[in-house]
Amino acid sequence: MPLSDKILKGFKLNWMNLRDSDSGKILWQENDDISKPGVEHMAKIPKKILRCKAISRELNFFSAESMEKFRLEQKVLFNGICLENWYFEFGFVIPGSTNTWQSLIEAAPESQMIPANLLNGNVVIETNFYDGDDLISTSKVRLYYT
Ligand code: 17X
Repeated sequence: MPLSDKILKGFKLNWMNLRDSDSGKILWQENDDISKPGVEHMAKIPKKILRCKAISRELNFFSAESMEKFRLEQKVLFNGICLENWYFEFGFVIPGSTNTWQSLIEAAPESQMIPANLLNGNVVIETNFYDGDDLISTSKVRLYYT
């Protein structure tokens, strides 16, 4: 079995939350593993999240296998058009460890936000999980802004 399949087999996203980083208020949280590949997940998000200057994400994950350079590449796809790219690096993962990874997602200063009613149901966040240059898994989440 290729190593990337072994890493995917031993990887579990336990929970994740998204907070408005100014207020610290949780805007979204989920225990369901939305990193699972092969299915399109869906998430209902309060539309006010689009006005947040910065969002703080906590991602709690288990990995049976070690990883040298665990990282995420994320695309915001609006009707298939990539509006934004996000890169996050965790680094070395201890085999058999459970980790909580906090990241800050800051709005691009010049970004004009498309209104929530246009975005609603038309945005997919594509997350590519990598160890270094090895793609481990790709997950897709379709967003509904409530
Ligand atoms: C999607 C919904 C709920 C939870 C997670 C996700 C996708 N996702 C992950 C899935 C698995 C593992 C890690 C994950 N991290 C994420 N995200 C959430 C979206 C991290 C990247 C986030 C992002 O791309 O934000 C861009 C943008 C922000 C708006 C406010 N200003 C800063 C940028 N954004 C959202 C952020 C959170 C929820 C919905 C968002 N919609 C947008 C957006 C949509 C269209 C155009 C531009 C921005």
